[in-house]
Amino acid sequence: MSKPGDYAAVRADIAALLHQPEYDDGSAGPVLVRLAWHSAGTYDAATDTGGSNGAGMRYESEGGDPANAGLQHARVFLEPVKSAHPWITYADLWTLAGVVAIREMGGPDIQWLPGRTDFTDDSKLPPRGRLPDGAQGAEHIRFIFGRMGFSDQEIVALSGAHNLGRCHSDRSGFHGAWVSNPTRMSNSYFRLLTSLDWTRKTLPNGVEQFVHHDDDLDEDLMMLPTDMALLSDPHFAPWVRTYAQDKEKFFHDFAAVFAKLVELGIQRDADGNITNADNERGGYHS
Ligand code: ZEM
Repeated sequence: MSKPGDYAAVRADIAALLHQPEYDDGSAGPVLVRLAWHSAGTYDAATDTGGSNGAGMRYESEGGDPANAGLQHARVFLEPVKSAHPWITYADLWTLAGVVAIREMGGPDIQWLPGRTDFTDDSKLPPRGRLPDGAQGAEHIRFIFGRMGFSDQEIVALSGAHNLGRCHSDRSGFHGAWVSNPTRMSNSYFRLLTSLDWTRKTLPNGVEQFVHHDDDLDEDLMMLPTDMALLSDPHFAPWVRTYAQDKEKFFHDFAAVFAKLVELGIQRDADGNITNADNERGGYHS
């Protein structure tokens, strides 16, 4: 067991578990990034509820949400890290794992601060239905991310995470990866979105997505309807083009917005200590 507060030891153990030859494209990284994002993406600024504090996915009402299908794999990957460092909260571990995975997959350094607590019961969990639905369009995306407090530019930058990982028919119903090297962070997602031809395809399960076929690739590349909406919306599209042309700017903006994502709903004092988390009561509000 490491010394409480030894986050470097936790980071090293997360980095060491990313290589998973039997799983997906050989890395636990993408699903860990999605775990961090879904833990935080329930935030509602108007009521100051949801967000990464609490680690609500340990409870059925959030963990069993169909929007979170598959994220149990991420939580299972992290269980040995929690056992080796029992002092870290799940809420900190899940967000830190996303940050470490992004860096290890070649992405930017993202500022991360500890201090989240784990709820001790399910009374403070956000309702289901706060996460985005890939079958929808620009208006939906703006509504969902606007609720968290993100601008159009931040929404596009965050969406660049789809450079990582893949869709699974048995989780979301969508199928395939956005890029051909989905365990390496880059701006390929934006470059492919703007440069390839994408055709609508209805999968055997009735789900509609967009695909690009290339004889040289093992499988078709894919885009969700929400990904395509970034390209057709007049306020999102310029940022898609900017990030397609400028990887450094994408990395810079992505690092800032991902750091903001995992801080949603968390208030800190000047020393970085969280002032609105209370483990005993398992709530936010003081
Ligand atoms: Zn995703 N995402 N996402 N996303 N996402 C999937 C997979 C991944 C949307 C969405 O519907 C889906 C953000 C935004 C949005 C990742 C990160 C981030 C999948 C496939 C779907 C359907 C799930 C499956 O079948 O396993 C929608 C509609 C979004 C907004 C409009 C943001 C923001 C992210 C992080 C910053 C990642 C890394 C994956 C890949 C997961 C994996 O298991 O490989």
